[in-house]
Amino acid sequence: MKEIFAAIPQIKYEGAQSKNPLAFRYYNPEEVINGKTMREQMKFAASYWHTLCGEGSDMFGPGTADKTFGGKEDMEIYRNKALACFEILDKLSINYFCFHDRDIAPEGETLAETNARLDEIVPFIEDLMKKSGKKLLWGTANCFSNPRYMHGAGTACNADVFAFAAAQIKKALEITVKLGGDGYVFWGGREGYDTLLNTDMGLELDNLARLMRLAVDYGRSIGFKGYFYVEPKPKEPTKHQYDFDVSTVLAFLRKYGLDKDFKMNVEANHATLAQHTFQHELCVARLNDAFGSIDANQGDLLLGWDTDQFPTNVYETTLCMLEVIKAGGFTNGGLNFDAKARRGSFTNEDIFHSYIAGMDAFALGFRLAAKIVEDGRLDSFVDNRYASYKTGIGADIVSGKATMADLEKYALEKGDVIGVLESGRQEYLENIMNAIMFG
Ligand code: XUL
Ligand code: CO
Repeated sequence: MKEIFAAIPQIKYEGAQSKNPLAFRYYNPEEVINGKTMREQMKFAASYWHTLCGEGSDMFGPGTADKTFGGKEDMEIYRNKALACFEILDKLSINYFCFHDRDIAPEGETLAETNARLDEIVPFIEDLMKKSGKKLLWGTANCFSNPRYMHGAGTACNADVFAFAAAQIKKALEITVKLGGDGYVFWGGREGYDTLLNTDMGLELDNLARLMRLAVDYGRSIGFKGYFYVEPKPKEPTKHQYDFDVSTVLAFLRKYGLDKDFKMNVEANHATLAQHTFQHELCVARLNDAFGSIDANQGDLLLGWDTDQFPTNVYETTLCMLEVIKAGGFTNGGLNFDAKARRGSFTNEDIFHSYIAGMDAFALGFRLAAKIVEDGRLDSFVDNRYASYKTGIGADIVSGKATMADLEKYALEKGDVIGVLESGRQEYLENIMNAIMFG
């Protein structure tokens, strides 16, 4: 097989002292931490759309990176993208990838032609998967780029568009099943609105739920056994995205009886766009038995949009991995780098530098999160902080035994409670974090 990135060697773990930019300093795939190899714990995935398709265009100018990988005509380019993908996965020791239907084959003139192109490329990818042992973390349908989705897909004001989106999702589900995908993602795309002056929000939300129910039932009927995910995002492209954050999505799923069918794919940059920390969104998902998978990236708090940067902030990755550990690790999900190199980082080498940076930031975060758990001071502080719920009146509140009258009697007898309160000690705890992280 021809080598596309001939200048890039197999990326190996060389340890924290290494100055080799094409080596891992913290990600050691075979090292066992907390009873499993890092490879099994981290479950890294590459995003096809950014890595193989994203050329760096923005609203001020065209792309700067060439993602044809030596291909000339349409399908040849897409075969080369697939070859490039598997070479990247291999050289970086990444086991999984994720894609939208439109990332792997270009749209044709009609839906039938588009589907025929997918039928041509899918066996090609399947063959590469068999040869390499690489797996599909999740598939999805791009129901937002084509102009037909200008008013949304499942929430479109026009029923023909709804039908088209359903047809597209049906095919994407079939491909996901054929390639043995562990998950299928609904990211809202253009499912939202800009003004209520032209929007029937009630009908749009009912229709979105209808589309999701149809997709779940069809997926299960063709043997899909993985997780269905919703990926919350508060804004962009629309002003009001319906899947604002984890809490909003939970309320939506519960209203329509879909909560048993979906877990969350939590994205770091989407969390911060919603004015939450990444850790908060992961925690809300975990507490509601909805933690599923992660789109790993980071935003820039000085910019108000989804910059999808490769994650390098180790404090954030540590807090994220702390939540993953608390959730009991990944089952069907994993850490998908929904991230792109900056527009000015346009070379093939930059693809590798950015994945190495992201993987090492998460590997270091995981090592540090494991140390924080082992140290135990943070957990025991929280445990002690709520100790009053373990005995006496607190235990009666938790068990449901205490009535309003009991609580009133107790409070009257006490007279006041201010004297029993202790400090929250935030600064002391932040300093412990630093001491564990930086020694
Ligand atoms: C968009 C986004 C998507 C989803 C998949 O902000 O995150 O790439 O992850 O459609
Ligand atoms: Co994403």
